[in-house]
Amino acid sequence: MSEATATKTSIPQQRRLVTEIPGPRSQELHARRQEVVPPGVHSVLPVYIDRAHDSIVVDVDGNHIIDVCGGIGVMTIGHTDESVVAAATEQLGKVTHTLFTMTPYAKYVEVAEYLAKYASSDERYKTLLVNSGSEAVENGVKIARKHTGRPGVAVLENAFHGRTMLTSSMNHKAAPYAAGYGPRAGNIYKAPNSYPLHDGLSGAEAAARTIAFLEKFAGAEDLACLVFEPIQGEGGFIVPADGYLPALQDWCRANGIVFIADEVQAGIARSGTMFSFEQFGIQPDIILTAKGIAGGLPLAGITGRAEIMDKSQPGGLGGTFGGNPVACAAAVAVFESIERDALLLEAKRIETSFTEGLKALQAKHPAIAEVRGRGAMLAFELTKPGTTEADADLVARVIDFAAKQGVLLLATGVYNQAIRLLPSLKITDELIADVLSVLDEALTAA
Ligand code: PLZ
Repeated sequence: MSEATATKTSIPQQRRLVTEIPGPRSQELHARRQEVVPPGVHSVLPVYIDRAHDSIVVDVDGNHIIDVCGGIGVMTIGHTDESVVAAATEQLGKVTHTLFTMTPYAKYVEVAEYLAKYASSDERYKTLLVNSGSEAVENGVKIARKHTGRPGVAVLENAFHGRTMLTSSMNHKAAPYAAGYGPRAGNIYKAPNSYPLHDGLSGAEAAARTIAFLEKFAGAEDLACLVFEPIQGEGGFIVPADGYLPALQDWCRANGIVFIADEVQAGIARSGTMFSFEQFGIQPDIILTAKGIAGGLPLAGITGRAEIMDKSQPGGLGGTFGGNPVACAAAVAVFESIERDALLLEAKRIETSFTEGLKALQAKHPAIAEVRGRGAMLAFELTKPGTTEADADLVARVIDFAAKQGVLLLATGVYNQAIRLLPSLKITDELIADVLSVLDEALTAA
């Protein structure tokens, strides 16, 4: 048995606390960190992690914590998945860097082939690989501008697209992402979205509102692209009303606007289909991926229709580390695992168990206004009972209570109005039941 395997199989998939949370060793590390890491790099839960496997992270004090966050939707096939560790380890011993735009290698091509296969069965898509979701969004915009010769970028309310100078200007929230870091990028137009719980609009009505806003305020002929998350992630796991995205797609097509799906959080099997857009009857021109694509290694993709991607001149796209061989080897292992282990079905299993459990909690706790999401991307929104007013304090108290019990959760939404669940697609039914029982206790206590 290799050492890596020994470490992993020694982590049982069970919650077990041996100290308070955070424990003394975490507190000690946190004090050291504060001397050398600026507060702008905030940690939601200052519990320092030593090792992890599938859905359990073990902190430096020996606490076994259920990870229902996965580093914000990255550990889609679980922590230290054997096949990912093996593929990355093998690649580490072969070659770790050449720069694909200097001398290429096969794993990059293999990742692009997987993405092309999943993007469309009948149209040709090509892929550029980069390092992060933000970089994917940046390149998506760049490619759309090159293709159209237009400057404008349309985004939706509640969006999150990243932390670089361009992408932080595309987010809904000024603070903490853009405020004080200006000037912000220009030519970005934020339009109303579809948020069924709050706007009560049908998909057609919400789309008409989005389109009217963009036509008046941005001008369709000035828009290079519309960048949207099919299911909004940081914005609150908002699933748009039926027909909303198809209507936006029709409008984009009619006006020569590149339709760009940001699948950074919802993509790569998380929602129960390889890309979440598949569930809305649309076919984006460009698909952006990151997070779960390489099992925790930094990798992101811009996958677009060949005629759009081919517009850039040789040398126009790239970057030193984009499509690193180790990250690509890990990504190939992720795609193989999704297929071999039928993980799309697992996402459906998780959706069913968590949704049933959360709906039962909703019947008991009136603060739960809505349970929503797809696959292993689920959330429940907490409001002051009988109203649609966000209850961010309650959200914070529930998350804090759960953390102290060894369940790692995260808020979502522009007003931190919801709690999101981003479990591994391999999370066991026993752990799901345990998470639900802690949530029940947390809602009662809070
Ligand atoms: N697009 C839809 O969800 C990243 C943000 C974490 P990067 N979401 C998590 C944080 O606080 O910075 C995200 C996303 C969508 C783009 C991004 C950006 O991806 O890999 O973080 O750059």
